[in-house]
Amino acid sequence: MFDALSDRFEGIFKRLRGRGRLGEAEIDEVLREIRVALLEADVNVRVARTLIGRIKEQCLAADLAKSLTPAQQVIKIVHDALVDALGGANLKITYASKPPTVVLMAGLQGSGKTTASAKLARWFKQQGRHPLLVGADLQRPAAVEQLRVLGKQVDVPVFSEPSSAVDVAGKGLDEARRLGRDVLIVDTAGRLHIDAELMDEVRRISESIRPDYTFLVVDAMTGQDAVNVAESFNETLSLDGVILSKLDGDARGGAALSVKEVVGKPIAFASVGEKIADFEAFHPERMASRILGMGDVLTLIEKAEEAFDQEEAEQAAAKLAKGQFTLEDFLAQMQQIKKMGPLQNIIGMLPGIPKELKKAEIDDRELARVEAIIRSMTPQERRDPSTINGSRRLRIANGSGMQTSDVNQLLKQFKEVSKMMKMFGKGPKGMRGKGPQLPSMDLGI
Ligand SMILES: Nc1nc2c(ncn2[C@@H]2O[C@H](COP(=O)(O)OP(=O)(O)OP(=O)(O)O)[C@@H](O)[C@H]2O)c(=O)[nH]1
Ligand SMILES: [Mg+2]
Repeated sequence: MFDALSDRFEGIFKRLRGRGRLGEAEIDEVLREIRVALLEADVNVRVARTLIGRIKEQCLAADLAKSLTPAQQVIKIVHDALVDALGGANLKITYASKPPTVVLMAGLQGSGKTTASAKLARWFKQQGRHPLLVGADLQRPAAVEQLRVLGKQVDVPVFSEPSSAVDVAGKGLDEARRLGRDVLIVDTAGRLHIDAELMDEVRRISESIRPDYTFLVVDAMTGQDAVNVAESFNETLSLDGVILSKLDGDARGGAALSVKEVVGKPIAFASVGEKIADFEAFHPERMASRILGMGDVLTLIEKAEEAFDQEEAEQAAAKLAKGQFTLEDFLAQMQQIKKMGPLQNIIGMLPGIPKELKKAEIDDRELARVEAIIRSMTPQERRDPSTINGSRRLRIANGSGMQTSDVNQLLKQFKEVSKMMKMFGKGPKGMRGKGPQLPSMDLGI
């Protein structure tokens, strides 16, 4: 996510750290570099200018010439400016006093509206709400079916019927009231461009259901073009916020950094992958930290808490402490980690991870390979890998479509980890007294 921009900042700050005091000329040079970084990330020119202006003002006010730690101060100033540009605080949903709370989803074709509708429904469920999804995209024949499939995945009912989009939305609202659903999410048809006819349709839907929240779904990959789109939609619909989709791709950051400043509407949610769980409330503060390579530990912890079964994790921790951790437990833990989403995303959130590692192709298939090997073992072998002799290794390799050397490598790694864990279990008093860390925090990375 925003890798190129992160790299740029990393380079700028690295050079800055190597310097002593900063005079005005040096500050100007740093500001020039930051400006180039922003423009290269496709940040809107106006926004970049405002940002640089703000950063300069703060730098001058901070009297960096006298500072002994100018680099840290500049980083803090840039961080705060990015937080501001990204919208300041995160959007808090206020629920309608008379349910349902109505949410209208709008956006260009293929921006990710239908996917985001389902993800948002799941998010509301996690907040203890009972959403109803409405398929009001009657333009594309398969659109309603797509929503139904996604609805099933998140276990949220979907309402639609083959009439007009405006009617479907209105009836969906009645249906939500009848069924006692407290959140209504209306997915609408996409438009290739700002097209008068479809724009008119979504405006009429909006007038009919009077949404509490109108979200524009914006593909983060479209850069600052997204801002023009957002401006037009905002004129017609009066947006409450933006949902940035496809942040997992190599988006440069222009859309994220420009939209609030230009349109005046915050980014409410971010969609960061194709899986339903790859969706999060947008926190400007965390995003700014991520961009500046300071990691995003809070989001990581939330993801871990969401994915990890607490009881299972505690059991595994107890087994680890006793040195009874088996390949079966290992497999179960791996599956929990997989629930957190692509490894690359997880690593991206960790602070202080060297750039090379972030860049390295983290191959989720590696996990799949390990899983295949363990699954080809008998339960007895998983519990006691020492029984796995040469011919069994060959059988496991054949069964999982791997080489014997892959099986050997996995067994060797597992043996080393077990040995280490046993040492912890029997270790000096201080170590044992504290007990093992919950595996949810111990990702082994
Ligand atoms: N990688 C990635 N893909 C996404 C994300 N969100 C959506 N997609 C993909 O983008 C494509 C379009 O998503 P849809 O949700 O169908 O978009 P839409 O806006 O409803 O499209 P229309 O209804 O045709 O206007 C699908 O293939 C999705 O799987 C995301 O956050 N990351
Ligand atoms: Mg759609």
